[in-house]
Amino acid sequence: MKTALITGATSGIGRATARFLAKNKFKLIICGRREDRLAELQDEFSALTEVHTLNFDVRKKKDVAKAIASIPPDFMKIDVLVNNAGNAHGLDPIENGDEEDWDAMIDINIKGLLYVSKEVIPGMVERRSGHIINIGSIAGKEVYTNGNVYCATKHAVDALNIGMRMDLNQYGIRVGAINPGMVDTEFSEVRFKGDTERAAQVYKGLDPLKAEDIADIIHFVVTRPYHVNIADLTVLPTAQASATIVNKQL
Ligand code: NDP
Ligand code: 8X3
Repeated sequence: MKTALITGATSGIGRATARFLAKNKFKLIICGRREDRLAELQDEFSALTEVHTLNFDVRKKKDVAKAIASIPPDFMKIDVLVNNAGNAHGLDPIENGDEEDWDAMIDINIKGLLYVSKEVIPGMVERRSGHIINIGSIAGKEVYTNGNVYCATKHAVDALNIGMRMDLNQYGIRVGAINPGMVDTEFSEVRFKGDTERAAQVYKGLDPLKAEDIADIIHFVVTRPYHVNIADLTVLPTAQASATIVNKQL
């Protein structure tokens, strides 16, 4: 039985991926800050597989190290790491940008991904085996107006995905990115700081991706034969042609 560690498993893409992998008999380590949700998911998934929860903030380097070091021995052999935790904070022109939003995005989307990877990679190197899935974005391939810092963090994920693949190649570790377009999750609610009406507008007039669509793809990616590495995959809703071209029927 393979073990997968998923960051940001309390919501959206991470939660759907955890559910999909649980149904397909992966052992799970699910991570997030919201303890109540982790407990609920542990209850739900325990009927399907073995589950361990880790409650930490990916921004806090020491907490990340402590959490990963606390993983019980029977979960320690992490086969799959899904670097998913992340969000956009704000959608403002650069001249009006809020430094706290910038810090949050850089600290979570870039530094958090690095801190978690740093703790998980040594075991993979030792075993000469493992699979890292980095959740990037169409915003890591293109920049859009007011997306400035969020797009920069996802471009950084794109670069790190390539860099990790190069550096870990000698150890036989697979590294690949999934870059979604618009997925209807809590993403826009977080971006607009709880403004649910503004968040709903983002997906109005089109059929966006669902978290389950990305989870299904992640399951496909991690169940390919070991000599197959899906290195970089962009997934858009049919109504979306690029970061900014969206066919909305309003
Ligand atoms: P959600 O807001 O639904 O989920 C985000 C997850 O990240 C939550 O589980 C949250 O858990 C976790 N998280 C956020 N901040 C932290 C933190 N500081 N420490 C630990 N965990 C954290 O959004 P999505 O599911 O949509 O987003 C998942 C990933 O997909 C992100 O990297 C996002 O950039 C990317 N993405 C999303 C797209 C979309 O349109 N939705 C499109 C392209 C990429 P908790 O709050 O409990 O800590
Ligand atoms: C999320 C997709 O287009 O809102 O990464 O940036 S987008």
